[in-house]
Amino acid sequence: MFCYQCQETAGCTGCTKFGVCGKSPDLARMQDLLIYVTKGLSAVTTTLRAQGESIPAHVNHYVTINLFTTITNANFDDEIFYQRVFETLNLKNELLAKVADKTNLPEAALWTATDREELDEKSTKVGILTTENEDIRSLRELIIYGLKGLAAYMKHANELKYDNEEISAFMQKALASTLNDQLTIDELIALTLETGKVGVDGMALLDAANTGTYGNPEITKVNIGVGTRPGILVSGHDLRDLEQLLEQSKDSGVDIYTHSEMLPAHYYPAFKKYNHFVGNYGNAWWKQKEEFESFNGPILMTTNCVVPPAPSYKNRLFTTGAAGVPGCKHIDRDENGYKDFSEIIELAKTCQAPTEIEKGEIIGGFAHAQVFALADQVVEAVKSGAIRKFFVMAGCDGRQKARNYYTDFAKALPKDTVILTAGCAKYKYNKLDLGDINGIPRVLDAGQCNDSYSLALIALKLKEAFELTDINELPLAFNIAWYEQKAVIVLLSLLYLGVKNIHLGPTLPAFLSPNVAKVLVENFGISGIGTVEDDIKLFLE
Ligand code: FSO
Ligand code: SF4
Repeated sequence: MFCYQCQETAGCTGCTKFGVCGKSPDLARMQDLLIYVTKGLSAVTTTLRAQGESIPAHVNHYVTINLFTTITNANFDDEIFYQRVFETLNLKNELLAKVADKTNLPEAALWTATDREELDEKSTKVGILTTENEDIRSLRELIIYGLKGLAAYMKHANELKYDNEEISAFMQKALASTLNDQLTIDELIALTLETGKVGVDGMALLDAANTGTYGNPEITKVNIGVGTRPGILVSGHDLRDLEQLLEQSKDSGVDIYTHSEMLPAHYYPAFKKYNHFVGNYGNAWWKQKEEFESFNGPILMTTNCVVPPAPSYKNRLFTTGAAGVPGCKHIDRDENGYKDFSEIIELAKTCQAPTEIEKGEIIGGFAHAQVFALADQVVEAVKSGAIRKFFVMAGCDGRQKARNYYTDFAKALPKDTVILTAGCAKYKYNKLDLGDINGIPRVLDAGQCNDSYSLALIALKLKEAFELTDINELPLAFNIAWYEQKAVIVLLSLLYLGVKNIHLGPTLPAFLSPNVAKVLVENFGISGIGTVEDDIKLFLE
């Protein structure tokens, strides 16, 4: 196996024996194969579009879910990958029959198979290392990882009936382009930046879907303690899953808690009507082994960020959507999108209430509309000098000790600075008592990783308020933590929006070859992190 798509990759170079995340070599090769056949399908759809044919939405959604399923920590179930590869080949073969001229199609578009042995054999020949030139490989993977992140966001938008054929067409064109040996480095760099542009469109679509369906997030205090009734813990990012569970469980005597990236659900007005939606339990994804154990009740994983479960709670872990764990019950949607969560609710009734691991409240809900409502107050605080600088510290949390940098950094920031956050990175500092500036909390949480879009809108709004021509003239620094591929699309989107001098940690991606890293450093000023002391000095210069 060879995988280097996430920040925790072995030795900061690549997982070759077993994934640090728990991905086995067999799973890794089947994920490679799924990506390969999805590229083949995309080459066919791209050719058909050029022929003037329209592609049905279900094909677009198929590409999306395939990409999402291969995101780090999303799905550990080998069987799902066999099934998806066969289904993708069937879809592709149907569409292939409509292609008038097949001579320019790549091998991935023409290859097909009917039994598992053929899949097993092919899966060992289509991995990342088949691209020999390390710079081409680096750019291809950078694009693919960005597309995986974008696919996750599209899937959530699609669940809320928001869709965009242009985004799908671009994703498929870009995927197909990673098979094209004729593309030059410069063309691949241009495609990388275009991926960032479409990333912004995708995040805007999801923002419209979330706020259009559930209202604009508003300032909210979230309880982090526990009640006396049994609970169900909902993790991941899918708000539609949460909504269905809240609705189905409202009179059951069971409480619903959020975990990790689901925390921002509390900020949406639409979920406030549920009295049994009581709080957030635990921290970022990587602490789940202890926290799922002490939660005592069932856990629903709606997306990535699953850690292979311990036997003590495996029988209480359920997956849905792109998530999957062998041996854990997976709940599928019916053709109308309905998911029957009754088994989870019934199981919860037989469980003990969660064991308390902390007490108190955290505050969040600072997405764009809420911050715009406070814009005068914020602008005034900057003009008066009460706020010296904003630090965008969005992104991810993870298990490496080096990430304590972000807690130390937050603690060491001067009291006239404000942190803008989104994603699970927030758990490194959202429970510290960092105080406020004239009533504005010093940590403003916009929401999930996709809500980094809100942070970009806030930056653009500040630029307007201060009548600046360049976002980089704002008193705003970017110190971002990354872990998996959604953070890649967020990064590419920020680059597309013209943000310079982003600091990225705790380590730079292993998939950036020295030459590609050099392009990012020279054109965008991207850098890694240093010591807290040096970095704060640098940022405040
Ligand atoms: Fe991932 Fe990061 Fe949002 Fe976390 S980008 S790791 S659990 O912020 O979640 O999907
Ligand atoms: Fe390794 Fe990350 Fe790939 Fe898992 S997803 S195999 S940890 S690089």
